[in-house]
Amino acid sequence: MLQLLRSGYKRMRSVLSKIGNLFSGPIDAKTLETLEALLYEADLGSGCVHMFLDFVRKHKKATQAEWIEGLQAYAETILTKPKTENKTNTPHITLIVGVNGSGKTTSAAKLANHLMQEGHSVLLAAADTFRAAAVNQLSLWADKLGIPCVKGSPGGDPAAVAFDALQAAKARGIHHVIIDTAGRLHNKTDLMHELLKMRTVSAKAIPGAPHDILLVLDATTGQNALDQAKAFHSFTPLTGIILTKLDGSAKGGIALAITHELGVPISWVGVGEKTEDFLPFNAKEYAHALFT
Ligand SMILES: Nc1nc2c(ncn2[C@@H]2O[C@H](COP(=O)(O)OP(=O)(O)OP(=O)(O)O)[C@@H](O)[C@H]2O)c(=O)[nH]1
Ligand SMILES: [Mg+2]
Repeated sequence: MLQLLRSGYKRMRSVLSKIGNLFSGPIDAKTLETLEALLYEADLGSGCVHMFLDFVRKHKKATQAEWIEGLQAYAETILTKPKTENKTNTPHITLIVGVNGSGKTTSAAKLANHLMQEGHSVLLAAADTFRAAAVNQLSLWADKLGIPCVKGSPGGDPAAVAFDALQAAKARGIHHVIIDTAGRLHNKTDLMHELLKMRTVSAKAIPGAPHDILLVLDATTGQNALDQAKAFHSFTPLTGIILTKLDGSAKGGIALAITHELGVPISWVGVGEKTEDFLPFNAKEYAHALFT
């Protein structure tokens, strides 16, 4: 995984590799200033940047290598959040939410693929009824993976699609249902209410559903991703985050900002467009990739 992550972190590494050099000499005000700028540049956000600066001020490590190790360990503790995902229900229902273009549909397919590799049966639900193309996109993924896809008619009620998908999964004894939804801006209240309806209707089909609500965030959008996470989480509590496009120009520090500010765990990371470019989040490996 580390290799895959590292290959996806080219830009991020170039930002944070400069941090190592900072600790080759004494840590003075100038060093702290440069460190602060680099941490901001890496998308850590003000809360986390200040924590890291305090950490550096408080610790007097001897060597450069010890500093790097210390920062990696510190990042790991921030990134380690108890998993709220609950995998014991059958069928297990996962609702995929997020703003437009963040990578929801691709991530739904990647997650389906991952679960299939683990030996589970999976059904996809195309609850993005805004565009016919969106239904086709998910349906193509389902064909490629050889799994069923429950579709609604374009313009139809996404909650009805979710309901049908859950009934189908129950009837067919399928382990996992992944519901792909339309992109919605976090500040558009009516669209956010539509999510609540999907939740309520799902619970009517299967008590306790959806068991997971995963927010898909494009890591290249930096601090805006944090605002999205806050808004979605306040509307409907999230069980996890899928952080996508870490293979692009993302600098990765946004994962620290999100886990620190919201306490919601990062569950998965997307590092490319193919189904296998999807990894379970590992705090230790991520922290190492960040500060290498
Ligand atoms: N490089 C890279 N591209 C990704 C990743 N995840 C998704 N993409 C690409 O991002 C684009 C948008 O992905 P979609 O899955 O269609 O995004 P979406 O959130 O479903 O979009 P809407 O349904 O329009 O809101 C596609 O070109 C994907 O291939 C990733 O981890 N890395
Ligand atoms: Mg989509």
